[in-house]
Amino acid sequence: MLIRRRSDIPSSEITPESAYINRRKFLRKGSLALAGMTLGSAGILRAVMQDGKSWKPSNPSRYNTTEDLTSYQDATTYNNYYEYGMDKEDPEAMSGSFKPQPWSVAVEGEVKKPATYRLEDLLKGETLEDRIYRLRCVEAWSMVIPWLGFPLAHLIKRFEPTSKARFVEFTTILRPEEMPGQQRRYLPFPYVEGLRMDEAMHPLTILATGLYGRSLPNQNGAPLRLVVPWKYGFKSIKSIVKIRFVQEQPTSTWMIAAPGDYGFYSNVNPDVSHTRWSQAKERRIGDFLKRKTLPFNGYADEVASLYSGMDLDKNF
Ligand SMILES: Nc1nc2c(c(=O)[nH]1)N[C@H]1C(S)=C(S)[C@@H](COP(=O)(O)O)O[C@H]1N2
Ligand SMILES: [Mo]
Repeated sequence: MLIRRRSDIPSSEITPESAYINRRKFLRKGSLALAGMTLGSAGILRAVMQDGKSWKPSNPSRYNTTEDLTSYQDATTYNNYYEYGMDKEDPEAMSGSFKPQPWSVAVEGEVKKPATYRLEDLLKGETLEDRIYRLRCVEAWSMVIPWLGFPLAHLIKRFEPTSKARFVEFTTILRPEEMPGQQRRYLPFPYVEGLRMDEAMHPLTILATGLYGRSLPNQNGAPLRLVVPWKYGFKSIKSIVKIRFVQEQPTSTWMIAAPGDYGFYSNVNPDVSHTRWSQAKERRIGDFLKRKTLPFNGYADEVASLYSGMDLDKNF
């Protein structure tokens, strides 16, 4: 079944997504200077932060895993956010001048209540009590993060999509003055992602506004990002400014950047290899040995039925 996609090359810990792009060590000095500037506030924040391993939910949702949490430190310093750069430490180092407030989200397309909504209004009535504890990324690593968030379905119901709405498209903010990675064309920005309507309505699809009981740090997608735990990490788009309801399947940024590797669905699937490495195993941050990756990242009981009858090798 894997004729087109080779699995003979071992997975690696390098930044595979960036291998597609003519990689330059950019702004090395500038990035260090900026890191120095922001270290003060980040350090203070970290000092008051509860230890990730001991953080406990006050109101657990049925999706919570009992697995050990990734430390707050790791979850907020080992990130992917190309708007700030391509290295894992760039998002924390380079996002200090980003202003996540005030914030509004434009709702467009096949919907009865299109408008530009202020973030405060979108959050009204949300108790931020649904916490989902697992996020997995495509780059051979995984984390377990206690998100603060709520089901995207809550908002979709309020917006009242028309019967023509079959997909939802999300767009990240374009603000090159505050996002140094956008000044370099690492990806065709703004970053775009999409979900089929039934995926978007699933209770495991959440909009996150925080982690570990705190507001989202800029590097994790402040002030509002998607978390779709049964899909590879890149589907979980950060710093969302637009939600558009459409009839046709949206084209996501990674489908443009590397169409052979990053499909629209991107469900976690240990049997489907990336063109250059296997996706059968992952390293949980903090662990030494790798573990087997589970179909749908362990959420098959919840979501596999969304794809019954679909060839998931073709629809990767
Ligand atoms: N706008 C935007 N969203 C993004 C990305 C990005 O580069 N830009 N990277 C994605 C990828 S590849 C991953 S693995 C996750 C990482 O989320 P985390 O840094 O909070 O763990 O964010 C996703 N969302
Ligand atoms: Mo990723």
